Formats: sequence, C-alpha cells, structure tokens
Amino acid sequence: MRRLALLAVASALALAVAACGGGEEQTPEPVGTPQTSVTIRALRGIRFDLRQMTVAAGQPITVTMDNQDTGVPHDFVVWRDRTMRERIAGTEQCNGPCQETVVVPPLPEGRYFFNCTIHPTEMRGDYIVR
Ligand SMILES: [Cu+2]
Repeated sequence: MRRLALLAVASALALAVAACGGGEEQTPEPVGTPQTSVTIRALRGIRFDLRQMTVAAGQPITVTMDNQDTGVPHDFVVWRDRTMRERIAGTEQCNGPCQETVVVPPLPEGRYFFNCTIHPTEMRGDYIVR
C-alpha cells in the first residue's frame, strides 16, 4: 500500500515535471489523498464548499451532494471537461435542504470537471482522478 502511494506520488511528480516543459509557471498539482467517498455541500450564496475533489482512479466513487441551501435547487454533475459535452454522471436536482447521491463510474487518471447544472458558472470545480 505504501509502495503504491509512493509510486503514485512519483508518477504525479513526473507528470508535473513534464507539464513544466513549456517554461511557463505552472500551479502545482493539488495534493490530497484520493477518496472513494466524498460529500460536497451546496451552501447559501450559490456555492459549493469544495472547489476540487481528488478521487481514486479505477474505482467507483460515491459522491453525496448535501444541499443545505434552503429553498434552492442544486445538483452535482461530473463532466469529461469544461466544455460539458460529455456527461459522465450526476445526481438528481433537489430543493434544499436535501441530499442526493451518485456513484461515479471508475475513471482513468486525469482532470475532469464538476458543476451544478442549475448554476454552472458559480458552482463548479475540478474532479481530479489519480
Ligand atoms: Cu446550484
């Protein structure tokens, strides 16, 4: 397990170095232990409490959208990228307070995108698989 974690870190570093080949400043890769179960909260003010989540590659991921925004509907949808052409999975919409859960299918490593489809510009973030 520890060896696997080290390998994951090493490959992430290799990718980061490769990504820096262009010579421009890059923001560092976010650090976080990949999760298989995540809760994201929709809060008053049309926002999520998370701007990114890091989840495990090759495993189904359970995401619970905890809508604490009374009287306001939200959902949680994962997309292949920010173009939102390819929808991977998502919850139903629900009117807060409420919770909806989705199981996101196993994905290869990469940077995906999530948002609330009702408030797609205010409520969004990175779905990072590693
Ligand atoms: Cu919303």
